[in-house]
Amino acid sequence: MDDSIRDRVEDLRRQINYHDYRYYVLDDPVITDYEYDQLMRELKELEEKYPELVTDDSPTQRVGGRPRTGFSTVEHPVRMFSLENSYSVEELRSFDGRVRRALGVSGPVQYVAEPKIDGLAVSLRYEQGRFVQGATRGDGLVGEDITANLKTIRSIPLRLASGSDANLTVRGEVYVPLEEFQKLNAEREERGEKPFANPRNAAAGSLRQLDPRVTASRRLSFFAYTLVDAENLGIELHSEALEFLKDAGFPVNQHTRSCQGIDEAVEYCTHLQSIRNELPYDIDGAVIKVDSLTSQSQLSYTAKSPRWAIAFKFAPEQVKTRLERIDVQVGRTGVLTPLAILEPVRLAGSVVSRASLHNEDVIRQKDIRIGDIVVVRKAGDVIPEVVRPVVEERDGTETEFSMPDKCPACNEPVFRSVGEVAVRCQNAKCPAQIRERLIHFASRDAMNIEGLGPAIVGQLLESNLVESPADLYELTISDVLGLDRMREKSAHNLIRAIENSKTVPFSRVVYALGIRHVGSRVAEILTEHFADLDSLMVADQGALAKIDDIGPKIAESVWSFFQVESNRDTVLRLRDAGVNMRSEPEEKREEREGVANKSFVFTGALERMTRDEAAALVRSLGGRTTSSVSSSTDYVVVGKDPGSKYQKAVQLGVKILNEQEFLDLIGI
Ligand code: 3BA
Repeated sequence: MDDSIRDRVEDLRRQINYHDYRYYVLDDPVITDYEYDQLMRELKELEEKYPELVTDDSPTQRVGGRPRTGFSTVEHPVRMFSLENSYSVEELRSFDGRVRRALGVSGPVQYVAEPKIDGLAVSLRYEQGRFVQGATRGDGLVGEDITANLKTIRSIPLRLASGSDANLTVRGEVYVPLEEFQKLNAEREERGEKPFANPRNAAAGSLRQLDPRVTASRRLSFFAYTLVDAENLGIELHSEALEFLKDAGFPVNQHTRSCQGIDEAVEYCTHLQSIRNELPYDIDGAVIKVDSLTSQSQLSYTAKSPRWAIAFKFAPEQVKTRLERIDVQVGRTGVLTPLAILEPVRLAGSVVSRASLHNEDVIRQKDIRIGDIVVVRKAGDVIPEVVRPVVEERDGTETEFSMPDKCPACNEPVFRSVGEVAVRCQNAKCPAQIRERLIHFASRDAMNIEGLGPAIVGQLLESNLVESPADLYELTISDVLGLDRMREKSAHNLIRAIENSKTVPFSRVVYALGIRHVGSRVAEILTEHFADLDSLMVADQGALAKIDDIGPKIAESVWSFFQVESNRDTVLRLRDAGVNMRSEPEEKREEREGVANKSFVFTGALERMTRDEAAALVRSLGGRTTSSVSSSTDYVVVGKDPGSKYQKAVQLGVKILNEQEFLDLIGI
């Protein structure tokens, strides 16, 4: 092969890397997207023609690779510590006191203050200037190899800038920009999946994808903040290390500041909080670090974290906005829920324009009126909450809310039972209920019909193609092709997804029916006791209430569900359509070795899933989960910052698993 081809390939890579840097790191591209695509196309063509020229770090390798079976583990040669948290200025000052005492200085200490990005910490290894391996933090000593996923992140250089052939370990935060976070959540909701609670979870979820193409489809980004063993490069200050990283082509957060003494650091935190809402990514605080690397090593580490750094965490965010009106939504069981429609404001990483008001009594107790300025906060969940009205800002035009006496969806009268807060529409044919029931039926934890989200359900209803969930199984490709913007491929996928849903476990089918008080867990209990639809359908209240964990309320609800003829009709049609109406035989459940009939307790934050998800996994494999540790507990799964359950487990000698060991046990 001609050397000029080799040179051209190298030249193209250099150019593309440079333009990636301009675009993704500096946010200042110097060529058009079209010109960029031309470079990429030429490189791809040459690599296809001369496969021997393909290298791992070629820009063409950012996307791709096959799905893999799991992640292998990577040992961190230098431990990744955690950050100590502080929540007040006093705590920052006592940190400074400790630092000065330990260093024996009386004057101000030189600090570096950085935004604390709400993302996921990763470690990147470069050998001879090339990105060779990337890992999650894991437990700080051992992480997971997510190199392929990290290669899809455009702001992570595949080669160090200016032809450096250094061996480096660089650490920093992978994050999801807010715009992407909102897009991602909108898509998830449309698919009936649970939205990510925050950008951090979105980053974690995106990085733990086994298929790097999925990661590539999420526009993740990166900020570098640690150069491991910087001393060995003759660097003396953390601020110098950040400059070095910038020069090497890494994005370093532009709001990073040097602070002379703790007063300036405190000022920085206040300032950062004030610009928090203008940033295109979510931050949850600031990190204050001693600048001098010599001082850092003098201060050293506690068991968990460096004594030379501290995180200042912002208080959970609350904002004020106007309550424009109160809409009333009808849920799948007919309950009317008032929903606050707010003037859109930014809050904890997203734009909020709606908030739940729970019910009429809550509105009355809090004295919330239409037109009020209200305080809104995020209560851990995705759905924000109205905390209180700002009474001082009333001008007398605010009006009180009262529940309508007719259903806003079907105009039938609504009822409030004595002793109950909920107001309910009892019209089984209410279009809002029909719609919500279908959305629930198709949702991920129920029948898991991908592609059947609220928008498609809405269209199916409008075209009179479905009413009962059973109608879904009679849909044909040509029915579906008649919908708005439905292409051939999506139509086929949807019909296939509906077909595939016939084999979900019986417990999910029971959950999907949307019987009041029957969530996933209750559905599991029911299907453990009633092996098939017939026996569940004829179970009387007494038989139901005898089951452990099934109270009279649930028993009544299940029984009365099957008394309604249209419900019986739907269920029988589902069965005739081939939907699974039988529990797994017990032997098979027991075969799921390791987990079946074992009891689990979770403590601390898990990285790869929430504790609820982990608990659901355990139960789906026939295991049990409890909230407290006792001598009959089989396993305690310990995540980050575990609580007292961890000590209890040690005391009682209960087997302790870290997250990876847990995943291994359940075969993930
Ligand atoms: N700086 C997170 N740890 C950070 C190096 C130390 C550190 C962080 C940081 C320990 C951020 C803990 C995980 C870890 C690298 C260990 C930051 C941020 N500095 N700016 C002091 O923006 N989230 N996290 N990462 N080593």
